[in-house]
Amino acid sequence: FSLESALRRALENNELLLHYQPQVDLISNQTTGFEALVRWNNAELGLISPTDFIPIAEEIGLIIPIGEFVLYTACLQAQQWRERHAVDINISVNLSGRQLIQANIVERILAIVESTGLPFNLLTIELTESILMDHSKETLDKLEKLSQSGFTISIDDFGTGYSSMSYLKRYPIDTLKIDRSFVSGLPEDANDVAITQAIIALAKNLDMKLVAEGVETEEQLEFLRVHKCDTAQGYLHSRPVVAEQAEQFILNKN
Ligand code: G
Ligand code: G
Ligand code: NA
Ligand code: MN
Repeated sequence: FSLESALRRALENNELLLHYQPQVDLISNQTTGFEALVRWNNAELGLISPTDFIPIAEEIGLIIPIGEFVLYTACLQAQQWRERHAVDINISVNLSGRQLIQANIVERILAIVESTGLPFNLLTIELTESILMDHSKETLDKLEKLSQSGFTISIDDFGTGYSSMSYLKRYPIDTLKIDRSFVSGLPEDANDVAITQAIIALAKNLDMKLVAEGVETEEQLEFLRVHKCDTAQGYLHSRPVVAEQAEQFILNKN
C-alpha cells in the first residue's frame, strides 16, 4: 500500500479538496482574493501535506489531472462567490513546471476557466522562479498568450529560487510574492528588512504588484503597509480554510 498507488485513486475517490487562504489589501483591509491550496484526505493515511504528495504527483504525471481539478474547482468557486455576493474575487492557483511544459497547456487553461464562467482577469497563475529558468521560446510564448488572455502572472516564493533576474525582463510578470522566509524576520532582522525593501523597490520600478506571504504578526503587517506592499497573506488574517469558512471573509468584508 504505497503513497503512489493511493494517490492514483485519490481523484476518483474524491479525496482531494481545496483550502483557500485570504489575501488582504493593505490599504482597504479588505479580502480581495484567495490562494487555492490543494489538500489530500485519505481514509487510511489521514491528511497528507501537498509538500509530500505534489512531488510524487509531478514524478508520475498525476499533477496534470490534479492540476486541472484544482484549476476547475478554484475558478468555479470564485465564480460562485461572485454570483452570490456580487463582488469580484481574485483566485490564485499554483501551476507546476510539469504542467507548464505541456504543449497544449494554454488551450487547456483557457477551456477550463471558460467552462466555469469566471472572467479571465480574476485568475492569477502562480509560478516559481525555477520554472522560468529555462528561458525557452516555448515558455515565453505560453506566458505571453496567458497574459494576453487577461490572466495575472505571479512569481511565488520570490527571492528563494535561482536569483537570475533576467527572466523578470523577458516574461510578462504582473506580481511578485515575497517569500515568507523574508517576511518572518520583519521588522527586527536587518537582512530581512533589506531584502524586503529591495524586492518592493524592484517590483515598483518594474510596475509589478506585491503580495507578502506568511504574514503572522501585526508588526510585520505594519512594516509592509508603511513600505507600500500591496497585499498580505498569512496566518495573521487566516490559515487556509475550507470554502464555507473562506466565504465569511467575503461576507464580513474581513
Ligand atoms: O498549503 P501548504 O503550505 O501546505 O502548501 C505546501 C506547498 O504545496 C506549497 O509550496 C504550495 O505552493 C504547494 N501547493 C499547494 N497546492 C498546490 C497546487 O494545487 N498545485 C501545486 N503545484 N502546488 C501546490
Ligand atoms: O509555496 P507556497 O507559497 O505556495 O506555500 C504556501 C504555504 O504557506 C501553504 O502551505 C500555507 O499553508 C503556508 N502558509 C501560509 N501562510 C502562512 C504563515 O503565515 N506562516 C507559515 N508558517 N506558513 C504559511
Ligand atoms: Na503558492
Ligand atoms: Mn510561496
